[in-house]
Amino acid sequence: MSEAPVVRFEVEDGIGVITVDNPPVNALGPGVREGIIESVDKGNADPNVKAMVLIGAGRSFIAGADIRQFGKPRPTLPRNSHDVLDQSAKPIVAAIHGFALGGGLEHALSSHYRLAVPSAKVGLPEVLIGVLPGGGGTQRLPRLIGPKAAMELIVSGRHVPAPEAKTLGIIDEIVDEKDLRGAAIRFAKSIAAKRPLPVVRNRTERLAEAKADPGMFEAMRKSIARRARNQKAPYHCIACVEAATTQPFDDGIQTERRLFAELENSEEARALRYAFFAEREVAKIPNAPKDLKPPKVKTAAVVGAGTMGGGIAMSFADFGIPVKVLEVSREVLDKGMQRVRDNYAVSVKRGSLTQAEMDKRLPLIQPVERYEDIADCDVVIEAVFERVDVKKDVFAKLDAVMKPGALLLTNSSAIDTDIMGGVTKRPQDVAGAHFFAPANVMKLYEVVKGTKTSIETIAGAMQVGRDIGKISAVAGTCDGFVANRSRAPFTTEMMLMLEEGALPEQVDKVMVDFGYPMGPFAVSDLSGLDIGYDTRKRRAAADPNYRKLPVPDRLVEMGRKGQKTGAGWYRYEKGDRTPHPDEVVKSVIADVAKEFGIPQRTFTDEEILRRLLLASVNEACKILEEGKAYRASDIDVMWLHGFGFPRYRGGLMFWADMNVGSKEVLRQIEEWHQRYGERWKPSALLKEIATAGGAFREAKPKKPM
Ligand code: T1G
Repeated sequence: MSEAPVVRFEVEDGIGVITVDNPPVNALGPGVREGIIESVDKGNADPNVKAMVLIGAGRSFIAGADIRQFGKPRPTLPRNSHDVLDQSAKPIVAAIHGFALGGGLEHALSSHYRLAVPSAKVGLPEVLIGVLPGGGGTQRLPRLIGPKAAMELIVSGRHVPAPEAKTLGIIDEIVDEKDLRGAAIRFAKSIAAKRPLPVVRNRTERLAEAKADPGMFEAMRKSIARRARNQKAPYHCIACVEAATTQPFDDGIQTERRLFAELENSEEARALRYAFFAEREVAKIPNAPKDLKPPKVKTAAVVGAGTMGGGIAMSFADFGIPVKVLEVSREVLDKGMQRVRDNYAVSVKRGSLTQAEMDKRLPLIQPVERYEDIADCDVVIEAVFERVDVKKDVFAKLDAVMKPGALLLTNSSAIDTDIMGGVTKRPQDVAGAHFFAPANVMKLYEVVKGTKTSIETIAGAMQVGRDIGKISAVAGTCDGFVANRSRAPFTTEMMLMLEEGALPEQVDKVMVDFGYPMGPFAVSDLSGLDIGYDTRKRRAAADPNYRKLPVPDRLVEMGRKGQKTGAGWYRYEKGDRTPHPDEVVKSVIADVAKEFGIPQRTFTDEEILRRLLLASVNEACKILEEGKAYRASDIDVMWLHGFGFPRYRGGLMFWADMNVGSKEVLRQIEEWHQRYGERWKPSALLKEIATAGGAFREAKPKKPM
């Protein structure tokens, strides 16, 4: 049975309708460009056809080139679909709903007119996957909206809502949401006889902007210097737009093609493509029944109005979901609500939120004092003190009042989910919903599966995360779950390298050069050294063999808790967050090394990078060995959205594969196992992958979760 064509051509009322039907997002996969070319030929050859409409079937217009085809050999078509569209004898109207992105928008720009429904989004986000618009977008968009606006869109890769796209001049008309096809056919008929056709490639009037402001390209390069260090794609995007203002169209297209080819198989592009698909995979529960469709959450509750509780409540309100905040003491409740108001006020002051938005969100957060008041909520997230007895008490009360089928979730970052499930008669409805601080900002949301947690509850908890704009990733219950557990060896090594002679500023420089927004010691100063201090004290009390970390402990005992005390790993000038290396820290390190007889030595930047990241690669393999994660790429998604791992490096496991290679990773870890002992014992799975010359990013769990 032959496959349905991915492009259909029908004539309706003298208008040729070209429908791209290639689910799920009408990507320009095999046959799509060919189908568009054939259809335009048919339309131009058919005397009954006065004009044509290009439209997408299903939920979207064309969402771009098929990213899965990148890096693979692709047939070069004898004719280019963009040229066929803009050189068509009869007008072509692009009718946009859902997304017109990348090659999708480029086909619309090659058409003569563009209509969109209000909810549509358009953009050229190629830079987000490490390439650039390679279908003429860098040459046509500047001609349509001017080089400055075009450059901003192409370098940011942002999705532009249709009303703004109309204002910019990308969209000619906004049409009725419910009747795009009808409106497009009527529009096509209304312009069918109009000549000359408005061919974007022939428009040059907006390019004059560059003459008036020749410094715009250099200014853009400067403005992205910090965030785009180590990257090529954003700079190639700028170069292409600049070429549009200095070269004839066809020469500009050649420049675009040449720079695109340079990027397609770059490590940056492969890493960003990997991250794109890893973020889609992380949402899938292996072997989940096809009909497992979790209900959308309409009402939520949070128990605990502390910093995390308040941030979680804001996350729901930010997405328009009413949320009740339960606190037993009025005083703590009022304090918590005031903190929420203050946080919103800071965002308004910074301009990242409007007063109107704040006024819309605040009423959605309702403070309550009785458990009965939250009984009807679809989901409740407990965010009280990290103490087992307190958590057990809360879950016993929730079990007593919450309606059947409600999701009972805990925001604990360390306590075994089974402990909370164990005090209820419905452990299958209990799971972890681990937010990262600040809860209303950080995208990562770890759903922790207890041994009795049902797949419906996991799916429901993941849906909650998506409903509040988070990246939901599943972890099996274990010490530190997956994200923090995989990160813990990184922290241990950063502390132990200090004892051997490395300095915070050297370690931080290595990680910032690597691409992190801030170094780990500067981050520690921001979040406060006392958090780690309390955790270490608890661990040392529980385990006499626990390896104490005298350097950070002494700093805290000296009152150096970080930025909040003006000193931590660095010292800070009053009212200034710039970290300054501090001799005091150097002397504490030297004292500890002397006291514990630890020989001092120098470190290469490469050794520092490997010590930090390979320690976590080893732990990530142990996590997969125990079946505490569904796939290795989930761990990479957690590092991208939980720990600021540079996206153009793909993630922890991807980086290890691409930059070290599994065999060398094993060799290095075995060398450190010899030198440093048990903590560097290679995981069995890591050994297995390395011996087979395999890839960590493709590693699968050794046990079901
Ligand atoms: N290619 C291949 N698969 C794609 C795809 C694409 N462009 N876009 C989405 N998918 C798959 C995705 O993997 C998932 O699959 C399913 O569709 C639903 O996606 C020449 C060089 C459109 C905003 O960068 O941003 O054009 O997991 O879960 O949240 O200049 O998908 O179900 O098997 O993300 O509603 C430029 C990428 C390409 C857009 C929808 N285009 N896509 O978001 O659904 S480069 C892009 C998105 C290019 C030209 C160049 C989003 C979306 P599965 P989803 P969503």
